[in-house]
Amino acid sequence: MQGKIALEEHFSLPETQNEMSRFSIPGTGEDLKKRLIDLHDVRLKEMDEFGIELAIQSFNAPGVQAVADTQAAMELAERANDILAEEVAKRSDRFAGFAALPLQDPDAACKELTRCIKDLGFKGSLINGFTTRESAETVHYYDQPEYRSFWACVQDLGMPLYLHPRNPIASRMQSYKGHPWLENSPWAFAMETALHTLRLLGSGIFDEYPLVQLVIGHLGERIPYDLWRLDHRIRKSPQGLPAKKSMREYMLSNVHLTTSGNFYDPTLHLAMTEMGADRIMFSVDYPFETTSDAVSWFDKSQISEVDRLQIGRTNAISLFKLDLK
Ligand code: GRE
Ligand code: ZN
Repeated sequence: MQGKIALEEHFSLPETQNEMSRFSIPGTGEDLKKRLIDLHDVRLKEMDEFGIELAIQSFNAPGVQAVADTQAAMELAERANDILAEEVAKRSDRFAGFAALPLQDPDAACKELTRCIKDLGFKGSLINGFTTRESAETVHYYDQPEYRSFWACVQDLGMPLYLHPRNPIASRMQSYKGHPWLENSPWAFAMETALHTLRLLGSGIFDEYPLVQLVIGHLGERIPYDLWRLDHRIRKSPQGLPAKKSMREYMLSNVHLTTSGNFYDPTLHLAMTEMGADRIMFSVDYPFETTSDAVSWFDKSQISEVDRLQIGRTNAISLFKLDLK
């Protein structure tokens, strides 16, 4: 399929590559680093080769969310966003940007989001999970009361927020001890991101700010598979749940999924059954995944051509208000 739009595509700055090295597959570290820095060479060539017209770029994980010092986080976000805006401007027909935000300070995050959307033309933000604040061993989820004003800001600006994975902090990794293959992308990323998403849905944020649209990757971080059971068990024992609606209702009014890093028909079919084709969008997760794996699967996946066009392109055009047909 030509004209695809991809949404979970990452870049980094040389200064944030050291923390990235632990994610690289042995022997491919240098190649991954090169791919993370590059926009206009290999990345663009692969987009041409595999029919991706537009890729919305975001700053690598854990990025700004892992910077404990608020001032340093603000400076890093601003720098990453300025550089991305400059690079996007060179090929605005092929690239767009998501803002990196210093959620260490909710007001600063709102200010930076406003600047990114109004001055830099970004299409929303991509946040790498919970934020560390003051010390590396802290965890701040955005259902906490101090983030209500930030959600008001997201709603006012009217652009989606992509909630991207990061690993749990070291002190919460005991359950993974001795099983490093479950850390990061094989399992821990999805557990962390699903938990954060469900915290947001359950906290009533979407009752207060019903227009906020959240995007999660990897075909829903396992949530669609367990959606029935979630609501079934919560109904039996709500435990003071503040949210007014069921998890399913929020998933169908406030959440969208992408295909990033999850290239498998049965999972896509389940996601389509639970969410509808109008809430799913194509993505690669470049450069942690190959464009070739993502596209050779998606272009031949067992779905109708109407669904393929929606998932591959038109859903993203409407959600991100892109100037494309
Ligand atoms: C990511 O998307 O950020 C990512 C990593 C490391 C491994 C896989 C992956 O940071 O998708
Ligand atoms: Zn990613």
